[in-house]
Amino acid sequence: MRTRITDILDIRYPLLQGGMAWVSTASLASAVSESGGLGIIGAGGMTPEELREDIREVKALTNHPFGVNLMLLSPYINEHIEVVKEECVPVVTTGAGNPGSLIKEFAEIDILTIPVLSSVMLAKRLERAGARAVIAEGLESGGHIGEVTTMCLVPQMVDALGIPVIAAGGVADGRGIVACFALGAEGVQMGTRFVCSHECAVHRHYKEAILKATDRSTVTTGGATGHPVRCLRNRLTRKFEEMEGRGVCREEIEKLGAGCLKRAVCDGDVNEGSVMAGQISGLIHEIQPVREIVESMVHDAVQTMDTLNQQMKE
Ligand code: TUI
Repeated sequence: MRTRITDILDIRYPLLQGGMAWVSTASLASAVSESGGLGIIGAGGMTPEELREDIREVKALTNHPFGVNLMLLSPYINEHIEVVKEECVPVVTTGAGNPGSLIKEFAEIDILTIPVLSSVMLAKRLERAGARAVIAEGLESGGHIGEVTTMCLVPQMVDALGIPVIAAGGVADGRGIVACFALGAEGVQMGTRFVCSHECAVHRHYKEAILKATDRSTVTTGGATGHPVRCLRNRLTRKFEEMEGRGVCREEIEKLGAGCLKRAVCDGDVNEGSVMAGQISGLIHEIQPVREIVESMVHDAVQTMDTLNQQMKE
């Protein structure tokens, strides 16, 4: 499974764990890096001090490369950037915005920036700005999403760019990895699958809600604010839908959203909290140790490839 992504990132498998605000803390990120993928701390939701602590914890738990996801809309974004620089984090992924000049600033101190993007136009601009790889995130993903599916976004990014593309959104097993590779991706990022791991520190109600989900359990809310978010359908999403239906102003809708993710992740309130999760939730039936998730996915991907090869020959 060697690709330009395993070479650039110096990892065994081209598998990244999505940096999820409130969800991917040191225990999950270090477990993924120890298992041969790239574990990523989600800085969104953390204070600068908490981010520094988590980075130090990951460094203590693994010698393998790891990353930090900077949520560009975080009120602490400038402080987070300073922490990442001071701690010499090897890889930074960015979300919910345009990292622009950050790419050069980080490159000067050997920090690799990989933007998470949902449009080809911005990807081309960031390739020109020096990005070494991009993550193409389809609308199947959990959390803040764009408007194009993984199936359509990945090949269009691959054709438009010279740098390697990592696919994200709608992948949770070996078949999904092979599908993304068939589209030209050289790596895959997964979020929801890693939420259902022993090492992920979210409340057990959050994990159980994903295990119970089916193909149609997620909805997007907040479309009226210009920032649609995908999460599991519950009392909160119905409240959002009702408000949006009434044409309630953007500020009121944003007010309802404040603190909701933390309520689900930390307090386990999966009825009134925001259970961000991808459309692939319906495929996840088990909470497993990270190593088992990674090893079985890699094994299944290789087997799927063999089966496909065999079928093509016949
Ligand atoms: O960042 C995400 N997904 C997220 S961040 C997040 S944090 C949070 N959200 C709500 C409440 C509390 C916490 C949850 N989910 N995905 C990465 C991603 N970024 N996908 C698409 C984009 C993106 C969007 C706009 C990238 C660039 C962009 O640029 C706009 C521009 O300036 O052109």
